Amino acid sequence: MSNLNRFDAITIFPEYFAPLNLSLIGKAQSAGLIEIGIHDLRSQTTDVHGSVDDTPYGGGAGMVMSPEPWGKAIDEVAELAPDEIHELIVLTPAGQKLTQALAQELTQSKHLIFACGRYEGIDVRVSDFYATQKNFKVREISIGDYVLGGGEVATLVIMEAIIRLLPGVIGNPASLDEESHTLISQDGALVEYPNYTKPKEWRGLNVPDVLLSGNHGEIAKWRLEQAVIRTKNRPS
Ligand code: JCZ
Repeated sequence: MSNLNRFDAITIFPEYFAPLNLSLIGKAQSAGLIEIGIHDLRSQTTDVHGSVDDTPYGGGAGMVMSPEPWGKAIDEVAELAPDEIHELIVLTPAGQKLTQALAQELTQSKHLIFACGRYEGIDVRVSDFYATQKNFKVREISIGDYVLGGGEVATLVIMEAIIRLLPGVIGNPASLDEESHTLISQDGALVEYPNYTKPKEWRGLNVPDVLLSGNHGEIAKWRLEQAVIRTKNRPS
């Protein structure tokens, strides 16, 4: 339990998270490298209809998620890692933008709790309350400047960006290493160079000769040039 990374998501649509059992993340769970829990917010409701939302104070369009079921769900999920600092991640287009650096930073957290809102979002007192708790850190995160229907897909994106960075999750750590000197247009860094595999010629398109040359110095130089060109030509 001590050196295990735990991820919990709270949602009214647990089925959104089925893909976490596939591929890299599925294997990381089977291998016991991480533990993921998906929790239905409606299990915390008390009325027969399982209400999780209400009209906004001050008026306006849409509905706001009520704080009561969120408080119960978060308290319960925090008990799954009782001795850790809980990093409560609230997904919102108004949050801090996800970058590779932020994903890297979040790998340091032993317990991440993702609050996946719907409708117009969650009553802000949920964030405000947990921000006052000494065993919690609250972060509002956005995955980009566009509006999703809820926090579920954003949570999948963030989980994947973090989990692939954890020790032992990727078989060949060299593929992570390489990203640190190419990848990701940020802080003046470069996007990736173009990749080729067999066959040498496909639909009239040839693999560049330098990649077939066996000259590793020339190959590294060409790839760097290509990364620079791609970075410069990248649409903003
Ligand atoms: C809840 N609508 C949570 C996050 N980057 C980004 N775009 N949209 C979201 C988001 C939208 C939401 C909710 C209701 C996150």
